[in-house]
Amino acid sequence: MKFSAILAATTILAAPAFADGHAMAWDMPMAYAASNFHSEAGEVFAEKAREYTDGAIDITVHAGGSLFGGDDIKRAVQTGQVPIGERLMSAHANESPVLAWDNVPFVATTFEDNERLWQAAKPVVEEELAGQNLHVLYTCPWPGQGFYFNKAVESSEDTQGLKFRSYNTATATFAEELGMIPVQVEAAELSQALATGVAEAFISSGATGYDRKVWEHLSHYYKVNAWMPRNYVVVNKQTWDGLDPAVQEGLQKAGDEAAAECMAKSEELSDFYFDELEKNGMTVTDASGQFAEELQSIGAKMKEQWLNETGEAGQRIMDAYGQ
Ligand code: PCA
Repeated sequence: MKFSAILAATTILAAPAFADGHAMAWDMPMAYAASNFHSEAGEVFAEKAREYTDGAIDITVHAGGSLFGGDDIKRAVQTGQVPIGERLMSAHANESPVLAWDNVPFVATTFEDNERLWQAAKPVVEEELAGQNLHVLYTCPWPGQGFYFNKAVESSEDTQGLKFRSYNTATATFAEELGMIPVQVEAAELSQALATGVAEAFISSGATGYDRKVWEHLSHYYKVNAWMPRNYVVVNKQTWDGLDPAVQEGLQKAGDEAAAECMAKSEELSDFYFDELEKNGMTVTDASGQFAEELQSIGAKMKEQWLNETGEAGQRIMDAYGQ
């Protein structure tokens, strides 16, 4: 307590004078576990932001949905309740289908392709979010998405009627196509949803299964690698536009560096998570046979649906990506 108070005081003293002579203290809500690499990158970003803005912006990270629940973070930033926050943006694809660019099945399933797809989507996404009063500072992908079950699954015959935890419309659609019943639950509430039987299956990376110790409830993970959704760190656009250009530059530099570290970590940890799931008793395999074929054909259908929903904007992204 005392030590951090001294640290904070030092940071403020080291800061040059700003409008009112003080550093700006920013609370930054994040949705996922404090120990998760996204949240750790958020801390790295906050530290770099202090450094590169000469102490002008002093960010406090609130991980695990502790300040705002995941689903409330975007609105909190849009409305200026907080100046900055992190969110899985595809969770809002129901309002803006273009935000599901990173949930189109089997289109970009390596970190390299995901980055290329992001570069293709970036102008469209930035424009969409600017229209919602949000400035995109940086983004970072989760590892590939696969299915968690409490039994072996060989085809959609085995998935009929299962209660499925979804995190956005794409995951809900996938579940419905497999005859499951989706219910949207934040990662922070996932363990509880599994423990109480609200959900008995879900799609996610190895990371979230590990963070939430889902081996306590589930037995099988099928890697599938359907897509790699991204978390975004966004700033309230009015707040952003009001910043000194040198401060904007410092924040952007901090964001770019944190994003690179975050993405490298995501890739580096992908297999670690699978190993941990296995060590804790889960069967971790690729989907095969009929199940794999069904997933591919559902994926193709979802891609077509997304292109229909997004029209010219979606096509522009896929054209720029070369698909
Ligand atoms: N974990 C997050 C989103 C994607 C992922 O890998 C979740 O399950 O909520």
